[in-house]
Amino acid sequence: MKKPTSKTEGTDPKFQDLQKNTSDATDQFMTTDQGLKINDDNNSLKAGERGPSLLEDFILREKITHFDHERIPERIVHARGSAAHGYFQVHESMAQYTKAGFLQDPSIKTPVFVRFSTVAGSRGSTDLARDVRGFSVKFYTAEGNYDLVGNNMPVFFIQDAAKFPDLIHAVKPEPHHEMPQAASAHDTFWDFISLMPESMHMIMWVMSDRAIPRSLRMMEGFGVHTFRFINKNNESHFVKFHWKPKQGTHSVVWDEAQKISGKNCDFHRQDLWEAIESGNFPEWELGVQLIPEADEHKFAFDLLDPTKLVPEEEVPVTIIGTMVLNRNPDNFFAETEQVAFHPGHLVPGIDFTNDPLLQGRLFSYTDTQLSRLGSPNFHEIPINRSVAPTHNNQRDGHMRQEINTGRVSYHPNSLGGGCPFQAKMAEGGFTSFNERIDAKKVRERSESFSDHFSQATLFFNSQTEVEKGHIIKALRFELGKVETEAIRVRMVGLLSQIDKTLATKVAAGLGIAVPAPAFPMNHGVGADDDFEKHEPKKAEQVTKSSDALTILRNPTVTPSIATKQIAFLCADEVSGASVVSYKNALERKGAVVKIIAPHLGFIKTEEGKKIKVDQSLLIAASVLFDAVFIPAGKGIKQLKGIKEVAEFITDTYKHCKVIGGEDEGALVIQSVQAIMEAGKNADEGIVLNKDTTAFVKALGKHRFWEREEAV
Ligand code: HDE
Repeated sequence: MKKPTSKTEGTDPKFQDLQKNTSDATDQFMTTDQGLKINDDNNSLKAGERGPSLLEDFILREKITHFDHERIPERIVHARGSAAHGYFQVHESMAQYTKAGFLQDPSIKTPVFVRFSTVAGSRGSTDLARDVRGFSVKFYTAEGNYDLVGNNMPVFFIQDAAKFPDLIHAVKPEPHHEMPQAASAHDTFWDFISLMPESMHMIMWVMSDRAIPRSLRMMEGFGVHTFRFINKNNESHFVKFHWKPKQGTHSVVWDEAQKISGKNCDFHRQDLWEAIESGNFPEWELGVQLIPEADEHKFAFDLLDPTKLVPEEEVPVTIIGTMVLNRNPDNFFAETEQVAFHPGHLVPGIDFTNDPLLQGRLFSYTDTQLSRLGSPNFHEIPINRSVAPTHNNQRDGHMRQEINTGRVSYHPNSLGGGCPFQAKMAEGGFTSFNERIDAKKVRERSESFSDHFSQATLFFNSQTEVEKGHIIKALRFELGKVETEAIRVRMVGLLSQIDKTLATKVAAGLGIAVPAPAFPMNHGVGADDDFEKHEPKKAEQVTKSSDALTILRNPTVTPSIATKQIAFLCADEVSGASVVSYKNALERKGAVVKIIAPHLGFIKTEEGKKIKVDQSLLIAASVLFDAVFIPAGKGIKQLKGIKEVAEFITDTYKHCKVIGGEDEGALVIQSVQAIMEAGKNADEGIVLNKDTTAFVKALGKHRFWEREEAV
């Protein structure tokens, strides 16, 4: 058994549970799957040295057969993901609202496994696609597994599960030629969207910088749907879940995202892995918006509509707990790939609402595991196994692990003494919230779901000018890749319902005029004779805005520079003193410094010492870092005129990041065209010949957006 490496692991019930299945080959003989020691793993059994292989070679057959069956289907959506272990702790008992055991006692650490993902791309696609990010949390509670399967955006594209296969077919690579990979910028996606006005709010989020996060550690998470908290007295409160990153919410810009995809398509995966390995454990606070059952109809929108959020100004977010990710998985396939989330994995005290998107999800997640993991016994896979004991009369099936004893596998029974027993509510038995339903069966959508534009406008209004500019550019890019003119025109018509300036600017980039939006709009939804009912409400004038919806004015942004990656461009004869003073100042604040030089190995300092090079200029690129610094030293002059160095500085400048330099380093920076052009108008993000404090302070501002206009 693996020795716990930290105090938390020693007491973590899921860590202990996983150890039953971990295997370490150190100091062990190689064997077959049957335990037979292998004497030669390099040569197959042949009839003579140059003869044919023999069918009787059971060792070769076992090895190749296993290899032939190593792959399982990737997830239909969210195929590319990265995950980590950690724990969750509630700050104070939530008993007033919910009886969920893991939300009662602040001294209890509930183990979690969290998987982040992109949606559209395949398993091997880039991390930096413009896309929604999945944010799935499995809580291994003493009352069974609870899964909060959310996203990094608080709303969704569609209102009803019936449209999900269509949405995904539209966004995935086009079926005739399987292009493009991990991208929404193509005709089928925008064709569908232009016919689905209900997607407009989500489109604003997906076209914003939220869709290109700087790090998985720097994203908010949302449960999206409205759920219910139920307390001991069976009283219900509606609840919206929020994860607020302690690292702040940060994004890259689109030009960076595209370049990162080429330079390091594992950028997010690596960032998460390295942060945890280096002890910089990412943390999120869990927040809830609580709405008493009686207030269900007090809002301008329907709480059951997943294309709407509850503005934080109307219902504030109360922080109730903290989640820390402190351990990387031991094995990607066994854990990250085989983990199976499901919004229907509930504990007493938490329940669903009738959101029609959520209702459809409750079917889909178990169903998909049956083909992805291959058997109804997927709950027995170690990463999916509950730490609460499981007993029922489900039996057999492919790859069954559990050995059920006795002759009884039915209920009621007398031969087994009536076991396993059903639990009364007071004994922790789950009972669904006893909501009264009195209705006719209909295939219809509620009239209260028909305002598709107000919150899209609220989102757009809330953005800073810089962020609005990014949305406009993103739409120009995405629609620019669309080949069918009519789709672009339809889209611009819909955008004009959100904001006239937005539509005009996007249209200008596409070289088209803003058309009047086509009515009826809901071409794709509803039976023909029912069109009137499904017709979206005409857009109303929305003037409100909400800081919580921006990144740049978001209250979660902190000036911390911890885990920021700083490139030090160096060369032989660098000033060791300059490197050390800046490196120490940055590392004291938790930043990570990487030494970049024209060659790998070591560089010599002016003082006659050696410094290890982390990356050569051939490998490093500005887009992989948060800032660049060029130290002093007489040898630094060599960097002048090196194409990669000029590119490094130019891109850092273009992406509004911090550039620092001392003496000779400052001169190299000033020799770069972009910096020369900025001249006197250079902003405070260019820190030349100032002390380390000024550099650290500039880094705390993250980006100097005022530069973007000039660029
Ligand atoms: Fe999912 N979704 N989804 N989804 N979803 C899956 O389940 C589905 C939706 C989300 O890290 C699949 O195990 C339907 C909303 C995440 O393993 C599948 C509908 C939200 C993940 C599935 C939705 C999500 C999935 C694919 C509309 C945000 C990754 C593999 C009714 C709240 C989980 C799997 C992980 C995965 C179906 C809509 C989040 C096919 C039918 C809304 C984070 O079952």
